[in-house]
Amino acid sequence: MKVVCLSGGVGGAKLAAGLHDVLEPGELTVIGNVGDDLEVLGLHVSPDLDSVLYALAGINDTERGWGRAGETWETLESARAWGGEGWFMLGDRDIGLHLVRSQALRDGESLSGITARLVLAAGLETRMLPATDDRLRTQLVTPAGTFPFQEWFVARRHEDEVDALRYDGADVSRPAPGVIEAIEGAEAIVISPSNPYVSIHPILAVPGIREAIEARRSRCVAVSPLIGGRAVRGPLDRMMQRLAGGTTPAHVARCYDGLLDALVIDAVDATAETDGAVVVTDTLITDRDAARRLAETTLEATMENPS
Ligand code: FO1
Repeated sequence: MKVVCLSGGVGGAKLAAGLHDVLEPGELTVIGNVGDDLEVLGLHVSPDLDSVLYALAGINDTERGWGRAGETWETLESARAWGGEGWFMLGDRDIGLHLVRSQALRDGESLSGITARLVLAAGLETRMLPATDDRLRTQLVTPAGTFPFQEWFVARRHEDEVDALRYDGADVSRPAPGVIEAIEGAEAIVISPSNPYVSIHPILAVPGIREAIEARRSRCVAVSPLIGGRAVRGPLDRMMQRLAGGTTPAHVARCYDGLLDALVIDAVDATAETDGAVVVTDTLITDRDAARRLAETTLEATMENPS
C-alpha cells in the first residue's frame, strides 16, 4: 500500500515512525516541512526532516522530542566560549549530520538529494522528501515584530502571540522531485498530528502540492494534534484560539479545508464539535507501540468510509 505522510515537528516524526513500522519496506513516503530550516554556526539545519530521520532510525531522544539520544554538547560549549551563537542547541552527534548536509548543499547538491543519501546511510527504505528544494522560511508575525520560526520558537520561547504567518519563498518554490508523483501515486494520504500553521501549511504552500492532494484519487486523513483542546506540546492551542477562534476538532478540520476525508480525534474529544467525518481513538503517542497502533487506525480510516 503506497502511503504519503505529510510531516513536521515532533508529532509528525512519531506518527511517521509508526507508519514506517506497520507498512512494508518502501511503501511509505514522508514529505517533510522545511519552513523551520535555519542556518546556524555556518550549518544548514533541517529540524523537521531530522526528527523523522532520527525517529525512523530509532536514534531520537524520546524525552526531549528532538535531536539524538545520548547526546553531548561539547562542540556547542566550545563555540559559545569562542563567542559563537549558542541559542540553538546543536548536539555533538547531531552536528555530524549537519556537517555532511551543509557540505553537500555547498557543493551544489539539492536538499532532496542529500536527504535521500542520509536515509540510505541510516539503512532505511522509507522515502523522505523535503516539500521543496527551494528556500522556504516560515515567519511569525507577532505584536513584538516578525520573526523567523526558530527565533520565535526557541530564542523567544514562543511567548509572543501570533497574529499571522508568512511562508517566505513559497510562492516561487517548486515541489521537490518526486513529491507530486508520490501524492498522485498514493493509495492513502496521511496528515500527521503536527501544528497545521507551522508544520503542514508550509508544505501546502508550495505551489502544486495542495492542488495534487485536492485532485487525489485516494483518501486523505489527518490526525488531530489537539487532545481535549490542548496541544500535547508546544503553542498550538494558543495559536488556534487566536487564529482559528477555537480548539475543537471542527477548528482543526477547517485548517485543512477541502483536503480531508476524515479526521482522527482522541476519545476525549468524541463529544466535541466536529466538521466532517471523524474516527475516534487514543491519539496520544506515548511510545513506539502507541505510534504503531495510531498508524494502523489511521490507515484503516484511509481505506473505509467512517461513520
Ligand atoms: N528546540 C528547542 O526548543 N530548543 C533548541 O535549542 C532546539 C534545537 C534543535 C536542534 C536540532 C533539531 O533538529 C531540533 C532542535 N529543536 C530545538 C527542535 C525544533 O526547534 C522544533 O522541534 C521544530 O523545528 C518544530 O517543528
